[in-house]
Amino acid sequence: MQQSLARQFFTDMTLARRFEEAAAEQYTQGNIGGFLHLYPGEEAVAVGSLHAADSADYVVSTYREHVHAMMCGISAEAIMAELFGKATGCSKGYGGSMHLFDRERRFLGGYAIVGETFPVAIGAAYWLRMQNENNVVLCYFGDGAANQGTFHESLNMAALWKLPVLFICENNHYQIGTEIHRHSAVTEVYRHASSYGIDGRRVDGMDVKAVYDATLLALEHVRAGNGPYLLECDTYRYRGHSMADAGAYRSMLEVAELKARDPLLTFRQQAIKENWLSEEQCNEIEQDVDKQIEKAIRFAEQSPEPEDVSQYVYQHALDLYGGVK
Ligand SMILES: Cc1ncc(C[n+]2csc(CCOP(=O)(O)OP(=O)(O)O)c2C)c(N)n1
Ligand SMILES: [Mg+2]
Repeated sequence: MQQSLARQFFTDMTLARRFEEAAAEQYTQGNIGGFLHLYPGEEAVAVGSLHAADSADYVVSTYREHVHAMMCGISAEAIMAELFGKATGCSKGYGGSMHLFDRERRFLGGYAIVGETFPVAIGAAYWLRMQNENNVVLCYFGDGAANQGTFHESLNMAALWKLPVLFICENNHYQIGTEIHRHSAVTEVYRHASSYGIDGRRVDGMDVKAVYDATLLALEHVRAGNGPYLLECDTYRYRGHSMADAGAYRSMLEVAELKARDPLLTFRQQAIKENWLSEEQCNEIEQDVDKQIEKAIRFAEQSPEPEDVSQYVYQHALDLYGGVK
């Protein structure tokens, strides 16, 4: 592997891990309200796939989307400030953790409703088609979302109209506390692709290089005008579903087994062994990332609250309906 690519993978996975751990700490201190769904364990998926994408591609994600947003170029400051509900956040403090958005960076959200991402992604892809653009929409979703009607309807329409969408399943084996074999008749999500006549495959989602390579191939397939593709990344989340979940439904042994395959730590070891990065370089990167995160927290703390909470949301409802009774 090229040293520059190894460096990017390690830097971004470290940033992803440490940003999320810092967010958890800020949540317990009462600085972040609402729900908070974190990504540790799944970093190789967003980092590997979005390094393979073009900056002109579009991204739609779920409520577990901080890292996808970061990989689209939204700064750690703007994301942390959004989690704090501050006016300097990427959604001006109105969205919070589940509703990050940045049109300029082609990050089309953060959606709280399971299965909501699919229609948004195919709508954006249809628009791209109308513009004759050769870009792709990367649509991220969880294993639980594959049981929603919108998944099947959207796969059908995307296939029928040969829309440029890369559906990426982050199969972490759980829909909140329900393990995949108890919530889905089909436990290998990529197999759904064949029902709609599209190509799909499963990849080790704990291996950043494997995700990167699989995404490059999938994007090539979609950009060549073959229509959508379904890439399933086999992964695991180390924390609970959200900060409100203690994760009592899975054994400590299971979590420990999956932690032995930690995508960040195994990549660090591999990078040193293969001479892509030295131990010192890894330490330096980690120190730089810590500084970046401290800066993001200071920025969020010192940023102002939105001036008028009725702006965009409430006022719009008033305009539409002439007042709230
Ligand atoms: C339509 C809908 N039903 C139920 C919920 C409650 N809910 C929030 S997250 C979730 C689990 C989704 O699991 P999965 O798609 O595997 O994503 P993960 O959280 O594992 O990343 C559920 C049922 C919701 N947000 N939307
Ligand atoms: Mg899941």
